[in-house]
Amino acid sequence: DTPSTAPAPHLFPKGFLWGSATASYQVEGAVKEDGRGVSIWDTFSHTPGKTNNGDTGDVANDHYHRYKEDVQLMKALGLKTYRFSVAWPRIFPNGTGAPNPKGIDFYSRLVDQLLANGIQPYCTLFHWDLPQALEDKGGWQSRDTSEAFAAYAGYVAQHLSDRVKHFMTLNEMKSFVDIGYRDGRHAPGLKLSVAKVNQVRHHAVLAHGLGVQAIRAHAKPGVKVGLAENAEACAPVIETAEHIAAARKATREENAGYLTAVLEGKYTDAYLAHHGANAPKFTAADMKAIGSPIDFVGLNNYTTTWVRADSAPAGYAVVPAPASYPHMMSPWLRVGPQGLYWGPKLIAEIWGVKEIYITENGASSTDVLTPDGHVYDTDRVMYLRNYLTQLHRGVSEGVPVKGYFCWSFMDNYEWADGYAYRFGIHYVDFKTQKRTPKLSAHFYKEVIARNGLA
Ligand code: PNW
Repeated sequence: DTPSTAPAPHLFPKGFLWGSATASYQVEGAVKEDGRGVSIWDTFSHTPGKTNNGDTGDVANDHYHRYKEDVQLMKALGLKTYRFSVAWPRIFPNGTGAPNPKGIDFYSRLVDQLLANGIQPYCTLFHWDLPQALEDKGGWQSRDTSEAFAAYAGYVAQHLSDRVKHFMTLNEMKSFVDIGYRDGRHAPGLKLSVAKVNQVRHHAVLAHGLGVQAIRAHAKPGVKVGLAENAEACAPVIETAEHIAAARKATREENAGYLTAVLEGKYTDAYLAHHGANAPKFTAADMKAIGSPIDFVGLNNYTTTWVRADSAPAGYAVVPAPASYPHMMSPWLRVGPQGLYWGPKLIAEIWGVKEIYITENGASSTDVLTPDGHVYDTDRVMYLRNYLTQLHRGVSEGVPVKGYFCWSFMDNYEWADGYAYRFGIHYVDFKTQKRTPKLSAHFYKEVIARNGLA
């Protein structure tokens, strides 16, 4: 028996949901099959010069044909849950209009396969593959896209909610709005003015809100609805009262255009004042929809926003990273495990959120397959162990995180970075489609089996 003086093992609460995640365009391939329409990522990735090495998701992991084998790999890992996304252009090839029955059929079969293997499906409705037909009519610059999203979300909920009990509306509004419509580095590759980007952002949060309402209207009772946002995880530079207070303020203001708007049903005064004449145009009814009650908050977390107390009116300042700050293979992926403690903790405290999932957390690594078939991704294992230690710290203090999804279940199409940036805990040889568990998969399997890090 363990002596009572021994440190408590890093166990998680019974029933903690250990999962892993992917997204449709990043893994499915089969882009022309069974009536799938064109998405903005097909267009963007086929435009010369837009992606690393010209890589596209045409084949990706061929998951569309290999989902049964992939579910067996999930089972071998001991996954309790799997987060996937539905490709809107498979369901409504033109974004609106007549549904394509073969589209929903694929996800229905995937869900059956997961459930038959004891894995709970968590379904994201929009992970960036917008139907090109909608982009041609203005995409997220048009309010019609928010309405079209709601109709699509309601349709999917109606057809899957007999078996899927958790739906997320949009994945990382912040990423697809800022990178796709402001920076132009992701589809649709636009560099819009501040005012136009703010309107796109408003249409994204509005789509979320209308989507929540549509899912509730069409789903079976008892279904839970949330979102998966990469909220800034603001952490105090030092854990003192003044810096912690600053991190709390920063959590609200740094997320004002997205999570704060969703959880408060309003834009903060500081957000509106900051944007002045460029602020989004909206109605009271919009804000009511945006603030529709949700059942859980999903947080995609990779990095930490370090915050200090400051005498400026905002009361805080974001501290820029020194040039020497460590990062994983992706330069933006600066290592900051404390985000997994402070992010959910402050969000739960500020808004009284009762159910949080870490819907993504993971790392890119230069992963090399040895001749005898191993990938010793010790850097990813170190990363995951450190982040999970901070997550455990919060959960053991009562922060209501109910589950964790490692990004990603397998190497996949890393958007504009193509196939060179690997985030998987399974290595994928993209010539043969062979999947190999990395050291990190063996590590994660142990975590799941023990329900913790001990
Ligand atoms: C997320 N950033 O993207 C996405 O949800 C995934 O599809 C993606 O593969 C994964 O994280 C890894 O990149 C992000 O610049 C893209 O902070 C950019 C950032 C964060 C997340």
